[in-house]
Amino acid sequence: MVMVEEQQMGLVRSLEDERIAQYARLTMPRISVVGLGGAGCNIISWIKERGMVGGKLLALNTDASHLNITKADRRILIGEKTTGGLGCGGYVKKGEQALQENLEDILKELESSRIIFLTAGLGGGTGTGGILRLAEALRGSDKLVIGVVTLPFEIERVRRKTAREALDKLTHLCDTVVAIDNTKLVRVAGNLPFRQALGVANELIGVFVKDITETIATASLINLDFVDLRAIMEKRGLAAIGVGYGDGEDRVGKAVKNALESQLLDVEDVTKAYGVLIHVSGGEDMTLEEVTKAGELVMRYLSPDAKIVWGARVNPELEGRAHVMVILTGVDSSIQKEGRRRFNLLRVLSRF
Ligand SMILES: Nc1nc2c(ncn2[C@@H]2O[C@H](COP(=O)(O)OP(=O)(O)OP(=O)(O)O)[C@@H](O)[C@H]2O)c(=O)[nH]1
Ligand SMILES: [Mg+2]
Repeated sequence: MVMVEEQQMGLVRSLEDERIAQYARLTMPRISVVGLGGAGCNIISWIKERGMVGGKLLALNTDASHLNITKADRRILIGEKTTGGLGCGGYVKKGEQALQENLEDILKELESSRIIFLTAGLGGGTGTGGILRLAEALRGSDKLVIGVVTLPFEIERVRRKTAREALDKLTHLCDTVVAIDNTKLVRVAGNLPFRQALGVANELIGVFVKDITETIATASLINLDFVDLRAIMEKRGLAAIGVGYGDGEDRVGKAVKNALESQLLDVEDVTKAYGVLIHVSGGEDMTLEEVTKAGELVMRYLSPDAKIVWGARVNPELEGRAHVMVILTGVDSSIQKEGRRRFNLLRVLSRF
């Protein structure tokens, strides 16, 4: 008699467990990462090679030979009619058209996603045109759309202008655009040759997207959820990111300091930031106390009203070290004024 009761109880419990698991699966925000153009696809390959739990990787390019060597969960050759598989040669309009050709298929692929990262190197044709058109098509949906883009080095003159104009539009189309100015990469990478510096940018974006996705999708030291992310990223315009490592004694303190000092976009006034996302990862020996300290340190730099959101993950590869990412949302940057300043100077000069 007792045995039957126990069996029944066991059955009820396992049914309940199954129901919880099912519910967790249903409410788990689906995450997609879309890479557009050469740089975007290189970032997707970087993530795919390392593996990412909890998100889908989609690579889009007009350049067939580059797409052929890209690693992703799904690859789509866009704009066959517009470019014949040969790339856009820096023409943004062509990039927009190319994306439009395959828009239906892409939107279908993203249908069930609640968080979408769009990543590209601004300044070329495919990535720039494509990200603008796709962000526009996703606008107004209930999805959280986060752009993660790089801005060309200052030596890439024309490309920088194209990129600046695109960034301006993109901040109105995405919820948040995390922008990384390649010119600032020397802060984290030192003086590297051009190609290698781009590789550093790929890694930086790759780590950012992978860490956020995995902290949301899997059990973590401090979980980050969709609601947290939305609270600081929904309709927030421009965001800056800083990353830092630390080791030895006070590794978290050192990593926070490095992250704050290596913001990869010129932010006009950090105390005006709307919100901050702090993500800490460290070896298995990392304690909650260290993580809390990271938050306190960051808050000292910001306005007391700034919204703060957390995430922390253990990464066995970081034994004895800590890695901190600080993302400031709702910021203004001097990059937005760069073009206007030049224009004003030209106007002044033309009077003489
Ligand atoms: N982070 C990163 N940036 C890159 C990489 N390659 C190029 N870039 C930057 O991204 C900008 C755009 O280059 P691509 O991504 O190659 O251009 P695209 O979008 O493929 O455009 P088209 O080739 O004109 O169709 C360049 O001006 C560089 O600043 C890369 O591998 N990683
Ligand atoms: Mg290309």
